Amino acid sequence: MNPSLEKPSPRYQVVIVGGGPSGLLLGSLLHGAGIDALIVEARSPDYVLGRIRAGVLEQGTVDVLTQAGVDARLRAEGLPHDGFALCVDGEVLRIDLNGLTGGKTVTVYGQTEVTRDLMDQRSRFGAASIYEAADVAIGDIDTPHPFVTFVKDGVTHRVSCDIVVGCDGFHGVSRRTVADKGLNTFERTYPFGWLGILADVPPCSHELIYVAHKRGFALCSMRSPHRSRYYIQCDLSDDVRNWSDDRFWDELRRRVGPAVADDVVTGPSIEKSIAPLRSFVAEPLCFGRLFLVGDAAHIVPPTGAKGLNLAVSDVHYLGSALREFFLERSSTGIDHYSARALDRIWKAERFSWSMTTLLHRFDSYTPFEQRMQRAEFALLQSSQAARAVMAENYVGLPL
Ligand code: RFL
Ligand code: PHB
Repeated sequence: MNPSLEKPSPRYQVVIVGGGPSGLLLGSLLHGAGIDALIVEARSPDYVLGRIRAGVLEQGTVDVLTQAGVDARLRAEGLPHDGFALCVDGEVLRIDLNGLTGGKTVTVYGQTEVTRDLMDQRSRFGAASIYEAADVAIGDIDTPHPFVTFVKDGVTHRVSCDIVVGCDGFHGVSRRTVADKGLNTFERTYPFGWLGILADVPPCSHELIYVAHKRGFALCSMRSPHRSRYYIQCDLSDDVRNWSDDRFWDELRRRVGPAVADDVVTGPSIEKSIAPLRSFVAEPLCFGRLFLVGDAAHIVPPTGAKGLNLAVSDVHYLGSALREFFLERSSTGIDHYSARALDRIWKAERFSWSMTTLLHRFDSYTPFEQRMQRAEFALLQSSQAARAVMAENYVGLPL
């Protein structure tokens, strides 16, 4: 950085690093409370919208999006789901989310659409966002006046604020900033990935189907009555270029079994990518005036559909803590943010790990561990209490 080029910028109460769903939603909640926040995002809006990720929203997530005033399209176009199917070695078990949780459901609505709704709202509000910011750095977090610097169009900017929030995902700068400040990390990587495909074809079922098969896991999901999202477990070293559409559809059909395979409508993919699976938690989530939120702080394997939902619960907790801080001059909320969020994060980590362990093929598993997988599924088949625990976690633990 050449300090002579540094350009003083207006001061903000909050600088949010990262303009994915966490950063945008926090920006929306703060705007609603009259707290001014700048979003600094490394990529372009189109790049952010091009990432095809989550699809399942918990009721609590829908409630927070409603509170933020971005629920109109979600309510019109989101698909309420009362249950999902588990298919293990050809045996199908329906998890009746509604019946097992006293009437709760989840909503299928793509992360891309949530992000688009939040971006549209932000531009309607005229709230400040910097896209394609390079060399983002965070400083003075141990003082009441931290700052964020970044380069935009060749000019270095320095923005002072009261609070910096790291919403910049797993590979962002925020967590790196505190790596040597007493950050503890807990991690499990899984020896496989998910190969995902998006296609404009009707889904094979009106509910999601999670499949455990000897060739590996598969998931039948959707975005709308005309757009399907499918995943298959693949080798970590695999490359999407090895997977023609035909090869993908053939492998999916083999894993879901003949009954479902007959209903799989194939078509050209409009997106195809491989994602590694990881469980990760950073502790604590607060370092002086820097707070970590969403994927910057934790990662879950996607099997439990929890990543975005967990990011939203962090935002909910931090949003109310920041309202207390700025509007009531109380630091009680921000002092408790880390412990409050981590309590829910660890439970979602447990659920995502247990769903992943139940449904994937682990080449290293001993016959004993394979029997444990089968016993886990047998327990779900025979015990309503076990199904209720799964349902309660899937629809989302209370905020
Ligand atoms: P994001 O979405 O990664 O956004 C972070 C943003 O920060 C920007 N950034 C920076 N900006 C400034 N300076 C820097 N140095 C920066 N470095 C990075 C990035 O460009 C980006 O725009 O994190 P956020 O907002 O915390 O959101 C988290 C969710 O995206 C994630 O948890 C979910 O997508 C996980 N997930 C799912 N979650 C669910 O709740 N339900 C699901 O059904 C579900 N399915 C999934 C998923 C994730 C998947 N993949 C690919 C990992 C399915 C898949 C396949
Ligand atoms: C998705 O539709 O992308 C999706 C659904 C459920 C999951 C993971 C991903 O558990």
